[in-house]
Amino acid sequence: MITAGKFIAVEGLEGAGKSTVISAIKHVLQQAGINVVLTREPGGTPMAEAIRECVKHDWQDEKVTEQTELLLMYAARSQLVENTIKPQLALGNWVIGDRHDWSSLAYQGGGRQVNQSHLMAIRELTLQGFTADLTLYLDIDPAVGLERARSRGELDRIEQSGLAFFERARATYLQLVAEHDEAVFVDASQGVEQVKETVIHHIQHFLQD
Ligand code: T5A
Repeated sequence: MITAGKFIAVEGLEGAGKSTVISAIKHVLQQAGINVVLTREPGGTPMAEAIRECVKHDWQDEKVTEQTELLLMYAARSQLVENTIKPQLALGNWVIGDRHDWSSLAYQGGGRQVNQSHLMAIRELTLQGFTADLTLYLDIDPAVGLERARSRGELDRIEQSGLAFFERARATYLQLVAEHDEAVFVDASQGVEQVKETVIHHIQHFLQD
């Protein structure tokens, strides 16, 4: 008998296949009789979606500073966690997040190399210990992931950050997975069907726990 909602975060670099596997996870959970709510970060509420527009795009010659980028990511997260994720979990629904906190640790912390103690202070202010019950990390070589993203259209401001940026972000993700028992590593270089099969296997295992 399922009585409490759970929060599953799906993480990974651009083109890792997060959106692709999320629909498969939703299907498996619904078949188990669970109400599912999908979110994405940055975004997921009207205000957080407006922040997403701000943070993903270029502002002509105006540089988006690393501090601004970090603060906007956590501002959007605060709106989403307090207005959507926590209330949905309280109703007993499950939430699947297309990205969550680890994206900031990987992109702003690893990729942009922002000051760690500042990052941790903003994180604590925003989340106050709130974490995902399960994090699925889809691992992809950045060059492969960016090529997948590029095949869908032009790269946005963050996607143009360069390979070294994404290599650092990937290294942070790998470190986070190694440090957290509630995280699962998925090799996302495999074909779509194989990746989905692996993810579904982990979800079914999680459901049995
Ligand atoms: N960001 C976000 C931060 O810097 N800090 C933060 O705190 C947060 C929350 C968000 C941007 O913001 C940054 C990260 C991002 O730059 P986004 O659009 O939400 O942007 O995230 P993206 O990762 O850019 O989204 P993508 O759509 O590129 O990645 P997905 O969802 O992982 O990939 P998906 O499923 O859309 O697939 C991409 C393409 O690859 C194909 C798909 O068909 C699709 O065409 N594909 C595969 N091809 C071959 N084999 C597979 N296994 C495949 N899986 C998918």
